[in-house]
Amino acid sequence: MRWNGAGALALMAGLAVSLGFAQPATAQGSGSATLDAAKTRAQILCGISGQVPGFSLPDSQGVMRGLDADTCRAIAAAAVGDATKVKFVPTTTQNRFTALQSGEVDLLSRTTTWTLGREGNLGLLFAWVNYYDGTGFLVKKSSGVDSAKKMDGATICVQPGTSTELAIADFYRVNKMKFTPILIQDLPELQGAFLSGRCDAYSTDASALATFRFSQGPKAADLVLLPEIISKEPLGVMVRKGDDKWFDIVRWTFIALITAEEKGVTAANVDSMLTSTDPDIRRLLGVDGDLGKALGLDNKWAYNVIKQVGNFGEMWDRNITPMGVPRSINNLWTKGGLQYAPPMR
Ligand SMILES: N[C@@H](CCC(=O)N[C@@H](CS)C(=O)NCC(=O)O)C(=O)O
Repeated sequence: MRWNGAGALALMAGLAVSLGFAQPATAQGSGSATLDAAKTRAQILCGISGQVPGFSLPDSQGVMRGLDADTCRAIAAAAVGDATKVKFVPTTTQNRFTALQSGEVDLLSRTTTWTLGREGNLGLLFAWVNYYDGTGFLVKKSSGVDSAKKMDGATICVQPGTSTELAIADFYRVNKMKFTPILIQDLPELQGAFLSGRCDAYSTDASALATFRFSQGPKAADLVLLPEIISKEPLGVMVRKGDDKWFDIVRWTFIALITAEEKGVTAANVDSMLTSTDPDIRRLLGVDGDLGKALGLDNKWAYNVIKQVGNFGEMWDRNITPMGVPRSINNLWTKGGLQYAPPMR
């Protein structure tokens, strides 16, 4: 075989795709190397935790369930047309960013707080917030503690590599109190340490504390979520910098989920909505206009997402509502919450 430059390039691109690394987009491609690679393998690689009820946790059949898992499914429906084409890649609080930087995953959907440091230093970008959260504390009811301000000298179980660590340190400094962090990476081990009394409190995002408490069944009554929420933790979906088209796809898929909720388009009624006269709905579903094409996708991208995964409210009701967590600031802006979809036009 004669060696030629084009062949060598194709070979290198193929190798890069098969290894899953990001590479520059080819002229024939969609303009997104990540999308091209996902299409070639007919699957997206989605970094999740896999251990947090309500966010990502396998059910008794081994199917990954949760808001983060459904976020991955929505991106798969948009990118490759099929919500089932997701490889869920478990990541830890410590290795999650390396997994994304190295190309082991196409996106991170993993209770990760959007901060300047992470966006500025790591070569990564937050595409959207799927849960507005804050750091909280869980204690044993038997401790009698009813406020974080009464926890001077406490030992606190926390996962390393989290924004929780910094939030607690700030809170204690501001309140002129002392605490001892007990850093444990493995979540079940950390939760076990808390339940067995090795630490006075377990601290992380309040959502995860609430869903953990709920997962304790009748024993939930022995645990108390303290009233203080000591930091802002907007949990976002992350991609690598440098593939703007992929960033657009991830961001606008989320905006499509919010828009669908705003407009009352659901998995059940999306087919009948195809004949809606509402111009926003017609553009959303690809009946009019070329919004999909602008993203390098089929114009039915958002239809596929809504048909297969539902709108954001449906994702919430399926995963978070059963855990007894109210929608509050995570509601649509029209209902007093923070989720506001920029116009899809
Ligand atoms: N949002 C914080 C905390 C993230 C975090 O600790 N998440 C926990 C609970 S929400 C988690 O995913 N634990 C499961 C695991 O480590 O697999 C951050 O981005 O640092």
